[in-house]
Amino acid sequence: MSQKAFIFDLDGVIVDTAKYHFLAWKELAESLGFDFTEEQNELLKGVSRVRSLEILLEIGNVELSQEEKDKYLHEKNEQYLRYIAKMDTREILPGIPELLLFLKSEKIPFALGSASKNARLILENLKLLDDFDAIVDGNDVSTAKPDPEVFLIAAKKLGKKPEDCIVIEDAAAGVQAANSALMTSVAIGDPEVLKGADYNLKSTNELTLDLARRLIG
Ligand code: B16
Ligand code: MG
Repeated sequence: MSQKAFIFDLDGVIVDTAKYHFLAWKELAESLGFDFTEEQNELLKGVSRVRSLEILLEIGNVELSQEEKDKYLHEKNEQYLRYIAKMDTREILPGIPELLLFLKSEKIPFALGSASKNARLILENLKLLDDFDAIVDGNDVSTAKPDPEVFLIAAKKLGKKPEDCIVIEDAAAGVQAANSALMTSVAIGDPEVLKGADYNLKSTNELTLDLARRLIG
């Protein structure tokens, strides 16, 4: 049996929640009097909620008290939760259901390694919560990506060595985290943004079973 295991990022890999994060941050930026573009949103991908607000405020050149920051973090999350409440299995990204089924049939364990504190709720909406052998999310870590902590905890929970783990990520911070953990990194998205990954794919459509077989070895 293969020694390998997979660790999936959530937002942008299992499901395109990145668009909902973007909409909620954009609404907040506009309420604070500045614009926020999709290009700038790349900086927020894979980054914790608190750090995301800091980056957003740097972009808008806005300074806030801690009390105001807490209020906006809460409001942003409430808005994001309204978006994801409407989400269902149709929003699982292409190629993912087939890949998860394949891994199950091959008895290759897989975990979630996400920065999101809403990860369990999202997996529940997608009816995927029980499929994962381990779930590590924003509630379980003390240091956010690009720190490798989230993936190292996932490997430990799966009982696998880091070098036997294959991480699927859509964010520069996540690819960096996987590389620092000495895992194999598979990046989904713009190769210019996701430099340094072991494999670069344009979309989850390219996560074929052929590729999975090659990664498992
Ligand atoms: P939440 P991932 C990350 O999830 C997102 O990419 C990032 O944009 C977001 O700020 C972060 O989760 C925190 O999410 O506000 O739901 O706790 O890509 O690591 O699955
Ligand atoms: Mg992501």
